Amino acid sequence: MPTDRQSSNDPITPPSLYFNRRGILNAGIALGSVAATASAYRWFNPVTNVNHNAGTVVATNDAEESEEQRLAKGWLVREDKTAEKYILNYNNFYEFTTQKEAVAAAAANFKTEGWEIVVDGLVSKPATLTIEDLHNISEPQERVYRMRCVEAWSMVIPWVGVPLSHVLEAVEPTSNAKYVAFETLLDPERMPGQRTRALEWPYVEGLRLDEAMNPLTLLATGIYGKSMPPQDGAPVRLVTPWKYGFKGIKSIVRITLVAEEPPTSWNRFAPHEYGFYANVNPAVDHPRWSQATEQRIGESGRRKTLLFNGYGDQVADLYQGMDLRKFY
Ligand SMILES: Nc1nc2c(c(=O)[nH]1)N[C@H]1C(S)=C(S)[C@@H](COP(=O)(O)O)O[C@H]1N2
Ligand SMILES: [Mo]
Repeated sequence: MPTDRQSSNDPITPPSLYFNRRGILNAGIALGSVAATASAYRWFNPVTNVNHNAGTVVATNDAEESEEQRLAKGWLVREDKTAEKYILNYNNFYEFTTQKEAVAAAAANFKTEGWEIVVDGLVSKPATLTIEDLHNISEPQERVYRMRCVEAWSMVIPWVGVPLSHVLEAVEPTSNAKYVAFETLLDPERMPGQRTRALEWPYVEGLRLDEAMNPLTLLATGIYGKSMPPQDGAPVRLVTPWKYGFKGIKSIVRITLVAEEPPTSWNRFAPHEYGFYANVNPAVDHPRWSQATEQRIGESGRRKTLLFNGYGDQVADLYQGMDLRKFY
C-alpha cells in the first residue's frame, strides 16, 4: 500500500514482472515436491486430524456437504487456485520488509513456538489460547477464498482455519461489545521491519462485531494444507475475503472486544485513502488509482473487480442503508 511513487509496492508495477526472476522460479521448484506430498496425503485421507507440529493443518470439512452447498456459502469459488509459489513469494508484511518479493526470505526464520493469543475486553470468559486451543474450539476447515489487495492485485487462496465466530462464542462477548480489535506481535528483534517507521507498530485492525461473527470470517492457521508460512502471517492471521487484503492482519497476539470503533493501521497512516470498512468496491476508487479492475496473479490480462469481492450474497446485508462511498 504505497503512498509514494518510489515504493517497490507501487500498484502500477505489473506483478507479473516479479515472477520472471530466477529466485522465485527456484523457490517454486523447491516447493513443488512438498506440495505434491501434501495433496496426495489429503487425497487418501480426506477427513483426518490436525498435526500442527509436523507442519500440516488438515481441514476436516463436513463430508456430507456438497460442492454446491460450499459454493453457495462462499466457502469455495469456481476459479483456479493461485499457485502456491505465488502465494508464498508475493506478500505484504511490513514487519519484515516493504518489498513483496523479499518477504519470504526476510521472514523465513520467524519463530512461533509457544504462540499465545489473548482474547479479552468486553467478554465474560477472557482466555489465552494456543494454536492447539483454537483447533480444539473448532475443527479447522478449508475455505477457498478470493483475496483482493487494495493495490489491485488478487489471488485465490485455499486457507485452512477456524471461524472467528466460534472463538468469540467461546469467550462470550458481553452486550456492550460492538467491535473487535486485533493486534500483531510487537517484537522488533523478531520483526526487524518494526525498527523502521514504515507504519506505527504494532499493526492493528478491527471489525464490527457482526462482521466478525459472519461465517466467512476466518482465523487462518494454514494454506494449502500446511501450517501458516511466516510470510503469510504465521501462526494465525485474519481473513475477511470481501474486504481489501490489509484488513487481514497477520501474526495475531491479541483480540479485544470493545465498545467503540478501534483504530486501524492503514487508516491511521492515510485516513483519506484507507477507511475502517475497506469493503472491496469497484465503484469507489482509491484517490490515486482505480479499483474497477484487478490483476489476478498468474494470469495475463485484467479481471473486473466484483462488489464485495463477489461475496455480496453473504455480506451485503451487513451494510444495508450505509453509504459505501462515505464508509469506504
Ligand atoms: N501485521 C501485518 N498484517 C498484514 C500486513 C502487514 O504489513 N502487517 N499487510 C496486509 C496487506 S496490505 C495484505 S494485501 C495482506 C497480504 O497477505 P499475503 O501476503 O498472505 O497475501 O496482509 C495484510 N496483513
Ligand atoms: Mo494489501
